[in-house]
Amino acid sequence: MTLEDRLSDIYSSVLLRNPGEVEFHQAVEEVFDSLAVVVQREPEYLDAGVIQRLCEPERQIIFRVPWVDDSGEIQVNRGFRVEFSSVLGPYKGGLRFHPSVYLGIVKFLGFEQVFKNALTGMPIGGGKGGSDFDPKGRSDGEVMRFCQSFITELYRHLGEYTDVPAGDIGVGAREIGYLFGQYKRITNRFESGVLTGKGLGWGGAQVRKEATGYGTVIFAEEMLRTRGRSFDGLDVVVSGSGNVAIYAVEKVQQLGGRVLAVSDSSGYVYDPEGIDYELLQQVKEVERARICEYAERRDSAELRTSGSIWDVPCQVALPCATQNEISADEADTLIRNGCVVVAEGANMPSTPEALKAFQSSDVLFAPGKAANAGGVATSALEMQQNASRDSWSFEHTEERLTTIMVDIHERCATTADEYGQPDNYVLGANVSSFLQVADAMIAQGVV
Ligand code: NDP
Ligand code: 2IT
Repeated sequence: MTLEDRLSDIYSSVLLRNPGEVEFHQAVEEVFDSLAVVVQREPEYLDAGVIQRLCEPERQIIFRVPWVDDSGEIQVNRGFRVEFSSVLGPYKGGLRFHPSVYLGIVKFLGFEQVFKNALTGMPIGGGKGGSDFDPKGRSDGEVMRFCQSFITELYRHLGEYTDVPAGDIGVGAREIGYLFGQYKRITNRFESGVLTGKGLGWGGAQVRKEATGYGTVIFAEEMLRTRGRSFDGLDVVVSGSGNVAIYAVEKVQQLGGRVLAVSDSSGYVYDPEGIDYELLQQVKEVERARICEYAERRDSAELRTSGSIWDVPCQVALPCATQNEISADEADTLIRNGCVVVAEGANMPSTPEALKAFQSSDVLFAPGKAANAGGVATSALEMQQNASRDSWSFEHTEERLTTIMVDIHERCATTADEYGQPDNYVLGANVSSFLQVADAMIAQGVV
């Protein structure tokens, strides 16, 4: 059997063993596309069975989450935690609360997290979790009761040395607070390092809230630098308007760029004068309102509920909403309009067809597992501060984040060069993280 046949056999068995989990298949296929060159050079990775093992989570937990809503009715949701790999450290990765969550989404996110976390250079394994609970329109009391029920089941699988969740879509500081409070109550332990994204007054880290958005922009700035450019004077489009998007907008503006559009699931706002970061934060983070509120309060802004945010011409595109939000057509539009850099703030926002379009154009493209790793890296910095009962200043933490992002960029670019595919950040990210994870697995034996 040729090496390619052996890889494609493993992929076929992933499809068979995980029927219907299309997002998981997509994430695995993207990594496998990069691994062909690795097994050509070093077929012993196939012999050691690391690739099959990496595609099978170490543990998958699925549980009932019953809770009582404000009208006294009993609601039942489904909770998930997929503990993918602990080869580099405790399982680490966020929790997503969104009605679209099912096992296939959690597994794609957990699989990518393993490689992303390796890229950070921090001692963290990979995992992901969440629920099909929809926080939209729910009161604080409902969200609290849901979180309490969720963690009352999940707590037994967590611990600062075991599994350390954080936020993702639908899970921010409010939810982390409720989860932590109930974890502490059940265990009778103030175990700071069991969750990250905590409030600043009780064990949280400076810059964690900003880290994913900031990190994505720092990564994109490094990409621009390879072309002798910077954000200064560039037009930028950022999709989404949640945690990642808001702080990406802030950082772009700090670096002299102008963000022309942001979105949520109801449409996008076009603001030719540049998105007002403070108004965006007030509307979306403080008031939890819809994006149309932003357009209503700002004369220069216009709400668009048809067409695509990617129709807006820009030099830098930062997809920061959700998976598969850029289709092949949208990628073609971006390319035609002169886009130079695409850096994924979200996880897997480009469809496979969009990815191919970017890669066969002059666009520099960075996958989420590299570009958005600043969030989880700063979570690891939070764990570090918790372990030493210390807390660092904003400036010091941001400096650490910047160094980490510059290092990830360098690592991806160097690996892509070494494998004869300069500028291929997808290959650079996949290969460099795979080698680190695979070598650690071999060193630790068949477990
Ligand atoms: P938030 O919940 O804060 O914001 C999500 C944003 O994306 C909202 O504007 C939301 O709009 C939009 N969105 C979500 N799902 C959909 C959908 N199915 N269709 C259209 N729009 C959608 O989440 P985050 O900002 O934390 O996460 C955004 C992305 O970044 C995700 O892919 C996440 O996995 C990734 N990420 C997050 C990290 C973090 O630290 N938080 C770290 C690394 C990556 P609406 O409100 O209308 O639903
Ligand atoms: O996708 C991600 O990297 C996150 N949601 C953040 C995970 C974390 O543990 O901070």
